Amino acid sequence: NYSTATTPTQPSQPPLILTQDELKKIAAYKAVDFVESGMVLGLGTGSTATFAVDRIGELLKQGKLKNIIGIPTSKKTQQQALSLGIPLSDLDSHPVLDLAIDGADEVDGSLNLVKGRGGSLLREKMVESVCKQFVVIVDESKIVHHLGSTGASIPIEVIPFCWKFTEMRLQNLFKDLGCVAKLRTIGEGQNEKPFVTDNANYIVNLYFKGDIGDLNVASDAILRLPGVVEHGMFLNMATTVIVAGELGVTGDGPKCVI
Ligand code: ABF
Repeated sequence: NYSTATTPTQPSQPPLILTQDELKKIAAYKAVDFVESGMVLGLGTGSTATFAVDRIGELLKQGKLKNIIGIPTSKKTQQQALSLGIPLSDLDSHPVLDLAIDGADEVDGSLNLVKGRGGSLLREKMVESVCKQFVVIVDESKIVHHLGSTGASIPIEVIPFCWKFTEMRLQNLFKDLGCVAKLRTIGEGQNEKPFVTDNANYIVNLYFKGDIGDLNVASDAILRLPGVVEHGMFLNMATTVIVAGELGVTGDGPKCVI
């Protein structure tokens, strides 16, 4: 399933190394190949998804795509899509989407994802849970054996009311695993303040020391806590993952094998 994403190595020439941005763009453009005229499309958020949204705008302008309706997953993507002239709507008017394209922070071998380090997990999950196809675009740095095992965060969107209490309860849920829960903030020193999502909520990051165990058990436990709005584990949602890496791009199958 490898395509010609990397430059073939000539015996006398060193291989061309692609930058991470170039890899993201390759994955994004490949995902846009899945888009057909007339589709209702979930438009993702983040530096990889940005390339896909730009490409959709470009194809619309060129007349190569027609009658697309975009459902943005964040205010930022909404602005980007508007600036590109992509017609937009929402889930109230379009409760089922043909396709969504979005990035991810981590992808495991079963195509489970961690998302939300960009802060848009709630709208992303609302949109991407009602897509017939959910195409995830990543460079190879996002591939992991187990979600959360790299020490990077699993983001949880919580309501601001008594967020410390919710933070403590989240940490306690996983205390046997040595989990640390920490409010996401922006700014430093006196200017430090909570990061606020598009939905006027806060984010608590969970840091695990290793494997977090059964993902569905962890998901259920988190969602049972009052004060939690949603978490950044996207389990069993991706239908295709396009991975751009040194060996090329995978993702031609309905569920690509990473
Ligand atoms: C969104 O963008 C998020 O869910 C995820 O946190 C992030 C990935 O960003 P990037 O493509 O910039 O690495 O899809």
